[in-house]
Amino acid sequence: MKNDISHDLFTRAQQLMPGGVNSPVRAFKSVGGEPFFAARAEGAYLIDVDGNRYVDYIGSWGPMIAGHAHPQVLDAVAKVLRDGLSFGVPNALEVTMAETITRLVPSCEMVRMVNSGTEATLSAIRLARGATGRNKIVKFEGCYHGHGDSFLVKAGSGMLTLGVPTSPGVPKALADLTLTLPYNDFEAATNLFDEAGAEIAGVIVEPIVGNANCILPRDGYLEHLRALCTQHGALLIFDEVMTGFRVALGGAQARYSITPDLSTFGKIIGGGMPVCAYGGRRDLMQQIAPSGPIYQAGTLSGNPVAMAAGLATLALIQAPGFHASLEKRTHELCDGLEAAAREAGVAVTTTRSCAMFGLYFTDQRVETYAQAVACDTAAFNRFFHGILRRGVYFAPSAFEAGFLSSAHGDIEIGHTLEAAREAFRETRA
Ligand code: HOZ
Repeated sequence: MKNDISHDLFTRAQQLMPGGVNSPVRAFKSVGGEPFFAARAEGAYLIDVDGNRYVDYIGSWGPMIAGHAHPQVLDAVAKVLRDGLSFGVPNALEVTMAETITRLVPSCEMVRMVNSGTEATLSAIRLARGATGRNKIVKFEGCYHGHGDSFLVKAGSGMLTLGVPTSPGVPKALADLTLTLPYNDFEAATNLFDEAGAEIAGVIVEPIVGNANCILPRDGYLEHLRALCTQHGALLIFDEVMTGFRVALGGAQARYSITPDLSTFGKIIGGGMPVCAYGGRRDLMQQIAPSGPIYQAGTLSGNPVAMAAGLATLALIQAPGFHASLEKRTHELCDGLEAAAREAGVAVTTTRSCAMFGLYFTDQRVETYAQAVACDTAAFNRFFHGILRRGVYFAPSAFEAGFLSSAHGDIEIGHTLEAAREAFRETRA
């Protein structure tokens, strides 16, 4: 596998950008080696600047549920492009987007578009604080809600990958307002609310934790959080930036039949453009400026190009059977990976929810953050490089979820499992 051009680019990039990348999770810091540079992408594939082709299980970290460079998404963008990139005044596509999100996710009676997941989650907790008049926020170990100060406490994703789950630069006074809980621990949540319930503005949670690999909620756990919030007058915030429109058309809240007070979305609703949103109960959202006093704004929010890409993607995923067929594929992939690992004598378990999955190097069923971090990351790293050499790209970290798209067909799954058999054998050796 040639990597001359990627290597040259990375050498230059490291002189100019921290770690040579514009987001830490792209660097191969924990797995070792150097990242490849993308030239283009199509369907289920990434093609790098040296001409190598990879079956891609990241999908730009989530947006590409319909595959890369889907013709309908590209056409929708091309159609609006010539009319201008951003207006700074309202446009019709924003209204269609708000209608689409509120129709697909009934807990969102009103919605506000923003440009990144970080903006969405920061805005949601500001609203929770403003609406309740309380200051404390509860988050979960290993959950990642973007890089806002309040969230960089025991965080997942790149923070966990780099081994710095609490970031320097976050003022202690602010970090003290973030209370953390172990995900899936019923008693810990009850105890915290017993002690501090009257001070808690909101609980923010990834209903399926996609930033400590992929941890599913135990039966009744999300209901338990809903009940505690209701009982103590705190708001329940589902961060569905990853799970929204992916684990079901209506997201994790539809899959588990929970009604959060507020939700955050991203990735799929932008189809690859920088688009996110937060939304929820009308009485809460009406407290956002200019209808209410809680301030939040954005120059490029709702721009027509981003809305067009997102709306085209949302149209594709509403095709009958779209999620059912993705779910079937994910089972084929995960069952196949477990079988291949077993054959090679490597301990691996998977978790899955529709088009999202986790791969853990352990023989245990992983349901907690503590179990996730106890997995064999050295074995993961060997497997990562083994399968990458065979043209399959998993996230370069043992703590990131994998994503499938509708472009992952028999050929791609077949190739992945063939490559996995060989890579698992090498992993053990
Ligand atoms: N939530 C994504 C990783 N788990 C974000 C991607 C990034 O940080 O670049």
